[in-house]
Amino acid sequence: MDVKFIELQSHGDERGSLVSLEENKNIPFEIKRVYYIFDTKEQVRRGLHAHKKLKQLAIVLKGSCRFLLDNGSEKIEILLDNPSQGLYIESVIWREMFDFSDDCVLMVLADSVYDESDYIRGYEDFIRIVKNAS
Ligand code: T46
Repeated sequence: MDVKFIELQSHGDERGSLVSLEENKNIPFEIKRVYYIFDTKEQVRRGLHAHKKLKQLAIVLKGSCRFLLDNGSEKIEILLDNPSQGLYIESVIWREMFDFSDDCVLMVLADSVYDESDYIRGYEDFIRIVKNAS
């Protein structure tokens, strides 16, 4: 599965903690876009798509949520609850986000600007694209 945790060094002292994000250093791509998801409602499931090319790094700044990640042959579930950890998600991975805590703030760094034509919105289309690539 083309996903991995990236440990983000936290500079902590008696005042608190600080994490710095730098493109092509601790973030493995040029950062073209940042967005964040917050104020999520109970029982919601977001995502439910894959991307043709987009690579992203997801960091929970506050609270927690879970990701279901699926590469067409394997599914894994990951809990994100640590702002010093980034979840790197390559392209052509189906993702669903759920179990958001009330206070969850999920920030995502992306290697490209928003482009609806990069989304694979249907699961069957996703499976077809994975099979054609292999
Ligand atoms: C992803 C997961 C982790 C924009 O206008 N610009 C943006 O950059 C984004 C990401 C979204 N939007 C608009 C499009 C929709 O009208 O915001 C609305 C909600 O987006 P969406 O339903 O795609 O959100 P999620 O939470 O299902 O998925 C998002 C990202 O879209 C996606 O790339 O991997 O978070």
